[in-house]
Amino acid sequence: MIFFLIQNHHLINLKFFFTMSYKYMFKLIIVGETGVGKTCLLFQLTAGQFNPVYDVTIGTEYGSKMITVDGKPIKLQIWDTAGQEKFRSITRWYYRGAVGALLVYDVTRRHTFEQLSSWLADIREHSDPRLTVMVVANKCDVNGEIRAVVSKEEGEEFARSNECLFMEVSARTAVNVEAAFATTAEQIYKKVGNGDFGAVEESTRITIGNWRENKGVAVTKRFNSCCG
Ligand SMILES: Nc1nc2c(ncn2[C@@H]2O[C@H](COP(=O)(O)OP(=O)(O)OP(=O)(O)O)[C@@H](O)[C@H]2O)c(=O)[nH]1
Ligand SMILES: [Mg+2]
Repeated sequence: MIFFLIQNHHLINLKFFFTMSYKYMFKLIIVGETGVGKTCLLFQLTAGQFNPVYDVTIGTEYGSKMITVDGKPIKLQIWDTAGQEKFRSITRWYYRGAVGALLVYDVTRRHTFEQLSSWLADIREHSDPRLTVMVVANKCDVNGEIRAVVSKEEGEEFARSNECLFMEVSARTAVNVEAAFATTAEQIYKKVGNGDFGAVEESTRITIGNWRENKGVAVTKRFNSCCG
């Protein structure tokens, strides 16, 4: 019995040990019109699966993912927000403390592209002004009867003129899904390195883990909260 408890205790500690060890934790948000594929992108990133059934998000959904940037473990804390207008006042609350955003449109619906400016203004107003924004052209797998109505060039031009990153992705085929999140994290990591967030220890935007270069892993201590 005691042995069993010790064993279990070890299991719990090991789980804590491995899940909590990171150099930094970044809060990211996924925003954009309803039906563009935000939840599918998060599900593809975290579960490696595509859900063809449309489940409208009510409020927000949460997911997390460990990635490696510059050889360092980085934890992404990701909030998938509802695209429907009626949830906007609730979802805005989750923008606070975000240092990165995936601004998603659906290449088969022009309306979702035309709304990007409004979403961008909203996130820049309600989150950190140093926010890194990745414009995500989702559903790039479509062809045949359903055609892409927004060209890649239009998406790139919007991103360039608004100082955002840009990537064409597909939550269905998984093309560029991980790359979109990783590239956003790399940009944030560079900003941290450049001191754009000030002294990270005093920042309320980035959570620092206790991962050490030489030792590899260590139990993480949370110094700063990045949640709203
Ligand atoms: N062909 C294709 N369909 C997709 C893709 N991503 C999502 N879809 C479909 O688009 C629909 C909406 O996807 P969701 O992820 O639920 O959309 P959402 O942006 O989270 O919508 P809200 O929660 O209402 O804001 C679903 O029927 C998905 O199956 C994609 O990459 N390719
Ligand atoms: Mg959703």
